Parts: sequence; C-alpha cells; structure tokens
Amino acid sequence: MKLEDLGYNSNLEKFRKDNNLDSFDIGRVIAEHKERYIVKTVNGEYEAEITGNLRFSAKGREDFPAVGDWVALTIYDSDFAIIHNVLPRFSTIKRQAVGQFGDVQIIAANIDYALLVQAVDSDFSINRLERYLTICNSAKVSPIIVLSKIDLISETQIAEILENIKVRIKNIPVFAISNESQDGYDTIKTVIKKGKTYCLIGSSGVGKSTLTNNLAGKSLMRTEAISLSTNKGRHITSHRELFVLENGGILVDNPGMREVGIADSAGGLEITFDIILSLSENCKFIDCTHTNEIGCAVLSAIDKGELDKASYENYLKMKKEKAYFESTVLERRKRDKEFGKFLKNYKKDIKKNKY
Ligand SMILES: Nc1nc2c(ncn2[C@@H]2O[C@H](COP(=O)(O)OP(=O)(O)OP(=O)(O)O)[C@@H](O)[C@H]2O)c(=O)[nH]1
Ligand SMILES: [Mg+2]
Ligand SMILES: [Zn+2]
Repeated sequence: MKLEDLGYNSNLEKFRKDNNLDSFDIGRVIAEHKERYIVKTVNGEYEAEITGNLRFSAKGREDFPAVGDWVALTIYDSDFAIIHNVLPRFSTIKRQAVGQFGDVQIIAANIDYALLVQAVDSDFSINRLERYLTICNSAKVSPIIVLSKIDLISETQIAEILENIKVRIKNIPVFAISNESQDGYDTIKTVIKKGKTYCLIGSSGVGKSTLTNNLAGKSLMRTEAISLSTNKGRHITSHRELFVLENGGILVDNPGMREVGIADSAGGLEITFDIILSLSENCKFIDCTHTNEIGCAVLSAIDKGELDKASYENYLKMKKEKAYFESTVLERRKRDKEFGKFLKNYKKDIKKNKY
C-alpha cells in the first residue's frame, strides 16, 4: 500500500517537506476514541496518542486530530505511536457540539464528498437536507444526497420525493437506493472514485453501515435493526471509522446524528441559499432582514411563488442559529482573553509579593 491509496496528495507532501517533517512517519487517522487514535501508515495500523505539547497548545477541539486527519508520528513499537503534528486540513465537516454552545464537534477531516443519507420511509426531511448542505458548503465538501430504503415505498412515492427535492435543492446529485435489493447500486458505485474520501452522514438507522458493508463487500461495521418504540435514540454505530474499499475509494462511516447544529463561519448558508442571496440584491433597503420590509425582493418572490416558503423559513431559522453560534464564540473568546489577562496580572502579583 502507498500513502496515495489513503488519499495522500502533493499538497500534503509539500507541507511535509516545507516543515521538515521528514524524520516522522505520515499516517491517516482512521478511528478515534477519547483522545486515543488508530493511525494507518504504509507499514500498518498503530494505536497512537498525541504529544503533551500538542495537547497544551490546543485552543479547542478543532486542534485535536480527527478521523480523516493526516498526522506526523513517531512509531515506537509494533503497535504504538506518538502523534506530533496534524497536517493542514483541506476540508473539515463540523457541527455545533450538542449542549455546548460555541463549541464545535469535528465530524471528519479531509473529506472530498459527503454522502447525506436519508431513509425514505420515515426519516426523510428536506429541511434537514438543507441543514446538511449548509454544513457541507461551509466545510468545502461536495454533497451527494442518498435516499435509502426505497424498497419500502412505491415507485410513485419515490418519484414524488425526487420532485419535492428538485423544488428546493438544485444542482446536487441525488441517488435513490435500497440496501436490501441493491437497486440503485450500479449508479452509486460510479461516484466512488479511487483516492477520494467519502463521509457518510445521517440519522441513526438509515443504513449508512449497511451501505458501507455492501460497498466493501464484507462486514466491516455492525448493523442492526432498531426498534424505534423500545430503543428511541439508540445508535448502532458508536464510533467513526475510515475504510479503504476494493475499488480504491475511501469511506468514513459515522454514528447517526440526532442534532445537526449550525457551526457555520464560512458562508455555508449563503452558498446553500444562493437564490435568497441574489434576490436580496434587489431589496429596497441594504440592511433588509427579509421579514417585514416594504420593497423586499425575497418576500415578493415568495408571494409570486418564485421562492419556496418552507425553504425560506428554514433559511431564517438557521440564520438565527448561526448568529447565536457566532455570538457565543465571541463571548467565549472574550472570556478566554479576560482570563488570560487575569492570569498574567495574578502571576505578576505573586512575583511582586515574593521579592
Ligand atoms: N428495508 C431496508 N432496510 C434497510 C436498508 N438499509 C438498511 N436497512 C436496515 O436498517 C437497519 C439499520 O441499518 P444500519 O446500516 O445499521 O444503519 P446506520 O445508518 O448505520 O445506523 P447508525 O449506525 O445508528 O447511525 C438494519 O436493520 C438494516 O438492515 C434498506 O435499504 N432497506
Ligand atoms: Mg451505523
Ligand atoms: Zn429583503
């Protein structure tokens, strides 16, 4: 195996050269559990931890390695290694961490495509699709929509769902598949390319691991039927993991997500709702909030049926979340800064009292 088979490229090699990391091994994080990592290199898989230096210089969760990361490491024996550096990420899929406002959770790093999986029988929601799209657009990851479990509904119902998506979501590929009958597999297999990394995201029980296993041709991940009435919210997959498929594609399977909070700082909303953005150029007021203003081009487009109202409402909701997220991040930074100042003065005082 070569590093390229894990998705390594010339940009990463350049960074390694420029930063004199030649004395280290290079590997990719394929799994993570409580700050312990499994890293795959050309020589095999190693259990790894980060250096104290990396831990202490970390300003937040984002500075720790995540699944998909490229790392410089020293291998100590046949299965243990220490991670010294995390190489720069070309993309990072993240969300607002559940219950911790202003903090982000990294879903995966260095992802080329996100497979947004929704089951057509119970899980389907265009609002949530738009939410995932926003996260992808913010992360610089290309989204692909995968509708699973089409064996459970009729062809007319499938066609209806595809029509409904088209009204609100343009220019994003949509694949309808069944992991049972493997309908649609021929086409979805054609999007999985050698050396590219695909991240499966979606709710619990939609068939992400079943798809992973089927594409791999072997049972890599445990899958299970969940009884929604007795096991509400139980997840089958409990950790993320990266696999290299036979055809050279690289897959990251994830635990199901219940909440997909917006931690957007890179214009993900603007890209996802570019129609609203371009309409707003014609609003009468430059600071139009598109909620009640006279001469608002967005509201008038809704009236004329040119813009989907539900999509617009979803946009407003996420915009609010984004504003809240940004304010909590600012708040956190301010607190950190104040604490830094306090610490500096405190240390000064101690010194003064000493002498
Ligand atoms: N009928 C039908 N059942 C499916 C399909 N895909 C998956 N299943 C079943 O749905 C259940 C859950 O599948 P998993 O692949 O474990 O779901 P998951 O998305 O990995 O779930 P988490 O790991 O909890 O996120 C299993 O019983 C699968 O057999 C499908 O296309 N059709
Ligand atoms: Mg799973
Ligand atoms: Zn407006």
